[in-house]
This record gives sequence, structure tokens and C-alpha cells, in this order.
Amino acid sequence: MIDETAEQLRERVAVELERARARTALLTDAVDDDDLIRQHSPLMSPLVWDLAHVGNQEELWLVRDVGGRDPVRHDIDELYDAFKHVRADRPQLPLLGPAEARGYVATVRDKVLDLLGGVPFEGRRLTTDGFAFGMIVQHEQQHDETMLATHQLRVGPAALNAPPPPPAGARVAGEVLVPGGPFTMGTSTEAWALDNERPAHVVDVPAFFIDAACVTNREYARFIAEGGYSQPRWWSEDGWRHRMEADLTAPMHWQRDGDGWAYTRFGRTEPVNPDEPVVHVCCYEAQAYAAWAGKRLPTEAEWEKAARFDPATGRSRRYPWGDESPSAHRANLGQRHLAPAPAGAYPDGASPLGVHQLIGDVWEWTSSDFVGYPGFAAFPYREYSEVFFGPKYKVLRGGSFGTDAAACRGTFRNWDFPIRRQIFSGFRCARDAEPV
Ligand code: AVJ
Ligand code: FE
Repeated sequence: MIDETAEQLRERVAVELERARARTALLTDAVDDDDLIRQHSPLMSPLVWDLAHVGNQEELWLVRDVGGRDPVRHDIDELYDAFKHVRADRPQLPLLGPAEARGYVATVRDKVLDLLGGVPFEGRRLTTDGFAFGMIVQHEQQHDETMLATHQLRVGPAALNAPPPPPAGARVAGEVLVPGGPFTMGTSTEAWALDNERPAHVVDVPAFFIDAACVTNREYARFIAEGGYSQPRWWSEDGWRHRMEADLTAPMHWQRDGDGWAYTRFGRTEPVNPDEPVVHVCCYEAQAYAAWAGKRLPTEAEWEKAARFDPATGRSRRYPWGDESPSAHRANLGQRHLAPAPAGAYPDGASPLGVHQLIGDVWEWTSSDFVGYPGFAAFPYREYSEVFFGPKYKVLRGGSFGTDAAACRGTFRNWDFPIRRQIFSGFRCARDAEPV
């Protein structure tokens, strides 16, 4: 924000911190103490771990590093270091209890709001443009999405409520041709962009077709009905091995319901909505579907070109619709709804070429490994992104209904193991354009 004064930046930081905390409170106050302490799946931490971890990260980064103040709880750093204990082991740790954890995060936050007034938003790269604060806002929002995924895995009566997403309001084409040629991928100017989104660099992407919408439940159910899960020819070697080992037969949370399908969402069982994008599929399932459909997953560069390239100017935009930050009529973000919206529900969020809902609804698997861009520099520490670089992780793009706008933009990169499907993951397909 070029014309923002330090005072306006302080105000924006305070608002964003408060918005993240209100969401954390919503997710952790929705269930009782037993539910906060319990592990709902070995894939996830107990909610009370996420809560105190969010506070601990804020203490390390803002209270100690930026503020130079004394530790609040030096003794708990090890417990909440994500690299020290895998998620499955976290319930056995001597964690802070719910009341203690709430008190801890509140104490840390008070100190942060106190020191915010004296931070010079210039000079050190950590404080320029409020980066360290932006990183903490995004960190809390990312853990809020993780906690939302824990809610989805939790068994028991519904604890969360939200109005349904909007219905389809526009017709969406099948595929869109993205012209070949160079475009600018990544960013060097987005103030709160994380290290893995940097630097901006030119990539030459040959012409390709990309689906204008994500693959729907209707389409995915056809893949199942036509034997998609029993024919190894559609699957990669690793994918087929995983499909057999894990006995995959349908997206996570789907159950047979007469001739059709039902799913349980946040504690409510309902028929699968054929018009919604499929969600809770792993990368191997996405790859198999794409092969069955005669297509493939987009590469990460293709996804970003479809999302950011403006053919009229040749410029890369911040979002498919332009440079303005997301709002409720552009994208299904921020847990305003507890489901992805059908294709055509956000015509104001489409790209200039007519690709819909790239931002929000479901994270989209790409075929790309998570690696650093040319000129990558780890910041502020290697453990944020760099230690994950390599062929083990695949990139997901675009954010889901559970991703906050603060942690989502055209350049934002998420990553996970290709077997993971407890996240809000779906996909769209792409294919090479015939050479002319
Ligand atoms: C970017 C979602 C893969 O949750 O592991 C949270 C974000 N990093 N705390 C994750 C993150 C440190 C990260 N993902
Ligand atoms: Fe974290």
C-alpha cells in the first residue's frame, strides 16, 4: 500500500490481528474443553495445541524478535515447536490446558498491541511494511484453517454454523485457452508475501487449455461409477500403490447413500451436491481423474498464469479480477460459508479470460513439486519453506472457503504430501493446446 502512513499501517495491522483472533476464538469456543484436548485424528493436533502454538509463534516473532522484550513463557517453546513433535504425539505432551492457553495468547497479544505503537515500519526487513506482523496474521489464519479441518474430522454434533454459499449466477465455459508466451510469476512487491512467493521472475508458458471451473461432484461421481478406482491405467505408479494401501474408493467423507452418495460436513450428513466442486481428494486421485478425462493437472506456472496474466496489458495481476483485495462478491474465502460454492457463483471473481473461482472454494492441486523460485532467499528462517522444498510435496493454489483473504493471493503457494486429503483440496484439469 503505497500511500499508507505508518499510523494507517498500525491500524490495519491491529484490525487484521483482531480479525484472526476472533476466528481463533470462534473455532476454539465452539466445543467444550474435552473436545479441545482430544485428538480428533492422528493427522491433526489437539485444538488446544494449535491455540497455544499460535500464541507461542507470536511471542517468538513479535514480542521477542521485533519488540526485543523479555519472554512471556520461555519454558514452553519446545512444546509448541512444530519440528520437535509430530502431530500424532502432541496429545501426550504436557500442554497448557484450555484456560491456561487462552490466558497465554491473551497476554502475548496485549504485549504485541503495546509494542505495535513504537515499531518503526522501515529499515529492518522484518519490520518494513509490517512484514513480521503480516506473517503472524497469516500464521494464525493458516492455523485457523487447520483447526477448521480438525472440526471436519471431529465426530459429534455440529458445532459450527454459517449460511450456505451463493448459488451459480453465471454460465461457465468448459475450457479456456491461455495463450503461450512469457508472464511474470511470483512477486517482489507484495508486502506480506512469504519467502516462497519471491522473487518475481519471467516464465515462458506454452499455450494450454484450462478448465474454467473446478471438477464437480457430478463429474467425479462419474469417474467412480465408470470404474476409475479399479483401473490402474489412470493412476501413476505411486498413486496406484497408495490407492491400494489406503483402500481409496471415493473422496474422504463420502458414504454410499442408496444409488448415490452422501457426505458428512462439520457434523451434518447430507446428499452430495452434484454442482459443488469435489473436495477432500488427494493429489493421486486428482491425477487419476484428469488422466481418465483425457487431461492432466495444470503445472503451478500454468495455474498462476491463468490466475494473474492480463492478456490486454501483458501484466500479472494480484488476483484474477484485478489488484483489489478480495471481497465477499469476488471469492468464497474466510470461512464465511462452510462449503465450496458451485461453478458460476462468483462471476465478479473471474479472470479476464473467463476462468472462474481460482481464488477460494477449494485448494487446487497442481502437478508441480514445491521448489524455490530462481533467486529464492530463505526469510526469515529456513524452516518456513526451504526445508520442505523437493519432490515430496506438491503445490496447491488458490485457497479454499476456509482460507482467509490475508493468507491468499494470486502468488500464494500451499504445499502438502500428495496423499493428503483432510485439507480442503480439489482440482481443475488442463491440457496442452494443439500446436498450430
Ligand atoms: C503452508 C499450510 C503447509 O500448516 O504446515 C503453519 C503453514 N507453517 N505453521 C502448515 C504453517 C507454520 C503450513 N502450510
Ligand atoms: Fe505453525
